[in-house]
Amino acid sequence: MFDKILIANRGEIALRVLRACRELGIQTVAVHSTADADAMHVKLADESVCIGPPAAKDSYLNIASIVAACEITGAEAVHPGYGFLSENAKFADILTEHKIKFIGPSAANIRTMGDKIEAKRTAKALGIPVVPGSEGGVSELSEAKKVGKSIGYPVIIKATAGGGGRGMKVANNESELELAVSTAQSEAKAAFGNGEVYIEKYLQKPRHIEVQVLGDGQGRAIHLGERDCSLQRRHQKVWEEAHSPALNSAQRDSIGNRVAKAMADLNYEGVGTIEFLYEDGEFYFIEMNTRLQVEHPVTEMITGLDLVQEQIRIASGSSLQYKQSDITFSGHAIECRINAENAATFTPSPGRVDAVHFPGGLGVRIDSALYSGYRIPPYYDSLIGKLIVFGKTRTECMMRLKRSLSEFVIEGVETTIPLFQRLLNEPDIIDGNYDIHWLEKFLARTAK
Ligand code: MV4
Repeated sequence: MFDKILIANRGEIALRVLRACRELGIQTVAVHSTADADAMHVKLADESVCIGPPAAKDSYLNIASIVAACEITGAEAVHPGYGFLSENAKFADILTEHKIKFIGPSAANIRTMGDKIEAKRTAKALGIPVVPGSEGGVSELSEAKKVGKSIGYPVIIKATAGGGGRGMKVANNESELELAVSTAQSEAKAAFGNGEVYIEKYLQKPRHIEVQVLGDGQGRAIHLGERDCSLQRRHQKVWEEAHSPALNSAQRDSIGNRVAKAMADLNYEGVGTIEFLYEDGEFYFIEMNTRLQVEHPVTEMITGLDLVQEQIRIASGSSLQYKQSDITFSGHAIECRINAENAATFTPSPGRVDAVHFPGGLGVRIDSALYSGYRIPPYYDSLIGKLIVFGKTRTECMMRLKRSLSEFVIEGVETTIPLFQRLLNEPDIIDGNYDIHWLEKFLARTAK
């Protein structure tokens, strides 16, 4: 096992990793920008190193500074958290060159999944169902028309280098294709420096369901069930739950086992998430995330596993300590992402947190780096906490969520807590009856 790990992140996820390290008896090194000198992750770590000015590109994304911080402190491994350098294959390569362990999959696996066409080709070859579409990149309109004829309209044009919804265009018929393809190409070129696009059948009312996997890089892999992340606004998840209200256990086992087998065949190391669109009883692979995800706690709540500790054990060379049959699911968990934003306009609300009171009690977990008197800097993501609630049933979970939200106090900044209170009164939410467009439609319908 490692003696010392450097945590290349900030906020609640830096605390999450720190807690896992401490329980494993591993020393921690925090890194921080000058804007984060007073941040909670710095206070809680055994050591800390300032790695640069506020802008993330000069600090949390500064590979040279982070490698130097490892060398200075003698950290043997780096946990990247999510975001920042967590899916940067070059960072993984550079750490390897410096004999520092990147806690995550191989640089090769990160690269494959970062290229959306390669990812889809790999998934398909491994027996994972994918969305019908072009075989690879499409550069000519004539080619796009052929694909459109064969799969039927509507189609969606996506950037090969994209992900997270940027640079996507829908064409409802052949006459809309030319503009959709050329706009997608130029937006992709501008955003990613790579104008390549591909085409898929556009699914009109799917759910976003993702499968959590854990592999040991030695040919063993298991799945930890699915999360339903359909409630999103502008491609930002707002509410996630495990299990999905839409699946039964036979469907879960079927897709989970297929994915686990594929990850074993890939020799996948660490945690990963396979994202699907789910419509009319069918799963369609869209992307794979090769990192720990924000919403991993809902999976932890229903499996009892500590996913970060599993990441660390596997990175240190241990083989998987569970067979699929050791994994049992119990109850239901929901996560609400609490952002420092106005709950109606989503305008960021950085500033001083005058007072904090977190809910507690049975089945309530808060992952947050807030404290009273803390100044939320304006430079980073607005996520300031996650409320994760467990119940024996989805109904119990929802009641507990409502109770927890009623106790929650954050003074001095605006938060998205009122949005969740509104959602809990909606029949569709109570019934688990929502798709990827539900939240945007709700916000439009209820806007003043
Ligand atoms: C799609 C789709 C419909 N059909 N692909 C958006 C983000 C990226 N991860 C994939 N996305 C979508 N891909 C096909 N073939 C609809 C979306 C999509 C979406 C997906 C998940 C969650 C929220 C979404 C909101 C709008 C569009």
